[in-house]
Amino acid sequence: MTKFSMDSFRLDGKVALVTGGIYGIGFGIATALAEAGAKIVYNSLTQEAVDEAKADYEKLGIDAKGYVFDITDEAAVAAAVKQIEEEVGVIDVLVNNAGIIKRIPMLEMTAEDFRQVVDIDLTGQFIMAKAVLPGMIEKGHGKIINICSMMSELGRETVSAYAAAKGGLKMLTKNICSEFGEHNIQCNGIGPGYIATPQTAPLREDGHPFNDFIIAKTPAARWGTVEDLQGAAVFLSSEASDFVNGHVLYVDGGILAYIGKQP
Ligand code: NAP
Ligand code: GCO
Repeated sequence: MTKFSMDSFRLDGKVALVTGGIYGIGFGIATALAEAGAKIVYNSLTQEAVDEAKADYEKLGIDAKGYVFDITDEAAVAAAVKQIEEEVGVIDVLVNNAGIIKRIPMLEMTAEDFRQVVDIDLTGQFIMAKAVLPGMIEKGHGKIINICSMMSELGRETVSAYAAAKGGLKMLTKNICSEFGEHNIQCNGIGPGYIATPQTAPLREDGHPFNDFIIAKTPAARWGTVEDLQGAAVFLSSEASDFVNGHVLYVDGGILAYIGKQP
């Protein structure tokens, strides 16, 4: 038996692509992977957003490289991955973070609304994984981390499309594990609880009933922060998790285990 080393959590020499890594959970995860030694690559939909994020990374001493592409555009994704492989290197770690949510009562949600959420939150993740897998197979290793959700396990009013997509993303995670595990590629999910980011800002506005609801539903009795997700992201990106595959690691303060505090 070899002596355990904390170096198994290091990412030195690795190229990590974090989609939508310009703020929120993606930016938080990217900064942690950088601290573990990874070279950070990220994308957004506009050059302006990419440039703004680059300055934010630089403030933290991180020389991240940004690219402009939409994860739902298969041709643009293929071209971007080719450019990244030429300019930075083959992608060792893909964090499928980019995503949207629409909070609309199902009877008021149009099929177009539903399709847009599923296209970004599920099909876009498939497109990204399909683009990076050939390079990972050739290298003989790879890590794909899909950012799932409480809605990979639970439903709630107004988020039918998002829950359907995130439930599908949990199963896509298991399928990538199944199809590529023999190539030493691990695909796992992170299932954040309710995290304080721009995406949940509307739910945390002063006096919003949802704010108190989540506090009562969370054993930790608080909203999560992007920092709460960083350790799980480094673990699932590193060799320390080489025998963890097809798993969704819920980082939720205990919500999924808890019936909720009695009013
Ligand atoms: P966020 O603040 O809304 O950030 C989402 C990011 O994805 C933004 O940078 C956004 O870019 C980008 N994006 C959206 N559509 C894209 C596309 N088609 N191509 C490229 N980039 C795209 O969300 P967040 O709270 O950080 O959440 C990040 C991920 O975690 C999402 O998948 C979300 O579903 C998931 N999640 C969030 C929570 C939570 O409580 N916050 C909990 C569980 C899971 P723009 O700024 O240009 O729109
Ligand atoms: C919502 C929230 C959640 C979080 C997250 C929980 O409206 O219910 O936005 O969906 O984004 O997915 O894990």
